[in-house]
Amino acid sequence: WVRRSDVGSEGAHVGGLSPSQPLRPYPTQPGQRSPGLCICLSLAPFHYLKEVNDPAENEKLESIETATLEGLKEMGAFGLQVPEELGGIGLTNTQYARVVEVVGVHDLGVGISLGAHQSIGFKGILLFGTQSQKEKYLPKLASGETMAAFCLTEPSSGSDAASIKTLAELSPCGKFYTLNGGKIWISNGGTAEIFTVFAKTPVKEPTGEVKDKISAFIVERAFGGVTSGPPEKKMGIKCSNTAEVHFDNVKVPAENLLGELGKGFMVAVSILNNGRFGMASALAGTMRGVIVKAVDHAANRKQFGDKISNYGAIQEKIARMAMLHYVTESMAYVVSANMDMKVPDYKLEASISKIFASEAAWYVTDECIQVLGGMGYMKETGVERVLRDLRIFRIFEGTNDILRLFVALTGIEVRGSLCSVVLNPFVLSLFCSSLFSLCSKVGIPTGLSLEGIVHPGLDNSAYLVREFFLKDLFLRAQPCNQQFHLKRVADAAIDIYAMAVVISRASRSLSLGQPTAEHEKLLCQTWSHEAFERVRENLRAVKSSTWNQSFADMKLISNAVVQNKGILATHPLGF
Ligand code: MYA
Repeated sequence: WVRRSDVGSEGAHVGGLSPSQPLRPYPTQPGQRSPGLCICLSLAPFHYLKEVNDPAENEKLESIETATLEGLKEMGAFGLQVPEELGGIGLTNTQYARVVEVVGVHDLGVGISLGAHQSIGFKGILLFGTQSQKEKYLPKLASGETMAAFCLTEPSSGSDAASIKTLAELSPCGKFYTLNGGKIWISNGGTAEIFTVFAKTPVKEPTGEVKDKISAFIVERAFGGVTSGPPEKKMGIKCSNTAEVHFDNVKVPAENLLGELGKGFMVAVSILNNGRFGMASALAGTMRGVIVKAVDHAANRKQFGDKISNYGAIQEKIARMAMLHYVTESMAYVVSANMDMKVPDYKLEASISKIFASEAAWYVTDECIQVLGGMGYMKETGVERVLRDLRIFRIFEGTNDILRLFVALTGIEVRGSLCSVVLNPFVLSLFCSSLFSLCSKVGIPTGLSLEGIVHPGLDNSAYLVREFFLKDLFLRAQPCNQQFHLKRVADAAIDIYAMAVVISRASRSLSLGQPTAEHEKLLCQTWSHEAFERVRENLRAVKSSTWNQSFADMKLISNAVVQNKGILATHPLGF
């Protein structure tokens, strides 16, 4: 069971868990509506983006057309989650997810400009800002009069976010910090006026020792000393601005410290955790859009005397695309709902949803191109742009490789740095208990009975997900201490979580008798069977001596290739 204290007060009526209460079902959204919300949840953004925004033109211009930008500002799209009293439209996370999903159908470049602004650019002010910081900055940010950017990454600090070198030193008078350093690959870096900047600050420990710790600051371009480089030339999301940002003796007023001095690392990861579900909903939208194109082609294209949609090779692709979309969409809305219910800790689910969505969208779009054949490769079809736009999603906001380690290590509650971890023999059992908690949050119990919780039509799928708990597969696995193992543990966790989420959603659909319930049941069952096999294989790999030999061999192969600065094997022609 999820502990009572894990669920905020709002959670009580929607499914705070205790043995005497029903488990939380897949979330259904409450009906409270504000005027701004009505705009956002209506079809207005959908029609607007379809009719006014031209993604191909934006890409060619390498910026967003003015008419699109102005319309988005009018619609309130720059302050979706800013409270109404501060000029925004005060959407919940779920409502925000829905708007972002619509943007994801149409133009990921526009989505990134909006996302870099509000999902991470000024999210810190919303989450950690003082009342006066909020009042000073949010109204103009919400209206789109000023743009925001999130400045963490540096030339020598990417995944290892804690290693940043930018420095902020407090003046002797205590009135301002002097900020020096350089940030790279900053989304909106060239267009923003307001920056959330992470810098090392000397902090006096209770022992009297002075240590450099990360702090967060709100920095205005207008402070002086802030410069940005030219827009980077990128593979995709070309209409979104990406640039270096340099801080040269910038005088930042002491009151612009964001959060506590020395606690900036937690500010940074909290902002990232808080924004990650947006990627899942945006990419669910993207998948929805490309699936329409694939299906349209498959249903009309005739080869060998029949529509290609009647051939098994294409049917498998379309079915898999639909399943991946179903899982991603289910994850996005369950994470956003949990956040709305004020579940205090959602970092694991947020990371899982980012990993899953970015890989699913890549796969689905690649398969869409395959279904379209030669047409898919042509620019005019508009899918190759989507594939290029998508590639970055597996890299930014935490690479999927780093997030997999984060999922595995957080799941097993190991303390310490990712690179120095030594896991104890009980790690997998601890991990198992974390999964208990995750699955409970989507209404899948980890106890012995599923009766009355999962729809009887999904007993088989529910049985599969429970297998991992009841048979203690984790408990029987060997201790592991390598990234080879952790990656597989993370993949198993992602699959188990995905199974729990779709069982929960399909169960709700069946219980409500929704018109698509039987189709959802098929999606859920087919997904769960495949996921079950993958989990079994990943857990087997962790403890299998054959696999462990392969891991050791891969290490040797990689070392040899790296040492040789390229391929080592002799060319077949003897070169
Ligand atoms: S912005 C740049 C993104 N950069 C990253 O994401 C950096 C990735 N690196 C990390 O996250 C961390 O450095 C890692 C920490 C995880 C590697 N939540 O010893 P540690 C705690 C809560 O493991 P390290 C961009 O790309 C941890 O428990 N807590 O640290 C923008 C520990 O606590 P304690 C966390 O070995 C792109 C402590 O911190 C988390 O250094 C534009 C230290 O941990 C966490 N996540 O490695 C996108 N992590 O001491 C636009 C760590 O108590 C947005 N901790 O044990 C678009 C959005 C979509 C919009 C829509 C589109 C259409």
